[in-house]
Amino acid sequence: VEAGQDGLAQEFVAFAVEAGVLRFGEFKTKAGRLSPYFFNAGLFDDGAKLGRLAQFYAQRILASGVQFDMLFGPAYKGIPLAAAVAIELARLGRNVPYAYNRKEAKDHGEGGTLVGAPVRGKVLIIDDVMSAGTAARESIALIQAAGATPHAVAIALDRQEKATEGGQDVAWSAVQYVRERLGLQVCAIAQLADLLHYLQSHAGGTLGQHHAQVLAYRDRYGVS
Ligand code: OMP
Repeated sequence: VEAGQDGLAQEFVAFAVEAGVLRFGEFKTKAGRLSPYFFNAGLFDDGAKLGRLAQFYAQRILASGVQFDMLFGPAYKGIPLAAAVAIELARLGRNVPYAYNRKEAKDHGEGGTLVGAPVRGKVLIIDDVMSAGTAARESIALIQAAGATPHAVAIALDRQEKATEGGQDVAWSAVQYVRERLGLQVCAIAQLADLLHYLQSHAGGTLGQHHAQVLAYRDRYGVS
């Protein structure tokens, strides 16, 4: 499902700005790009914000019609996200198992790198942001190694920017790659286009001042 200029996406961008999760200024991304905005999902840092975030994910997931048997949260940021979304889906009548990975394998106790429900069936990965990189590919490999099917990814924000391969920019985005090459369904609560729309609708105000820089960033690194 594409997050167009829809109400849910606009509501979500407003929520992220108010929560201080979506900020404007100068930030360096994982791919080394100087970005005029940054979305830090770790700043949904109290129960009310996390609960509200989970409602946005759950609404987007259910509206997309994506099939899934369970949720997977990649360490670290995906873990509370998957847990919160699992709680919200259960509250809405769709109780599914969830699992996550640890970054370091344990040699005692429960062992292994996967924690939670057995990883099987169609797995929906819950992650925060996709920009240029390969974070999703790591989760996909873990799920495949467990003998399950990575079926879809739900993210809060699709930055809609060029992926990198071997340090070089390519023509497609990470989301496009996951969709078209890896064949997974991707649902994003919001995408860069929604952020631009939001900033434009606040022209004249303090927020509107960031529109030009975000637009310039999209011209440089964005995909169509
Ligand atoms: P990729 O792995 O390149 O797709 O980037 C996704 C990761 O970048 C996220 O999981 C974050 O660690 C980080 N990130 C953000 O959280 N928010 C942003 O706005 C931008 C990034 C980023 O560094 O690109």
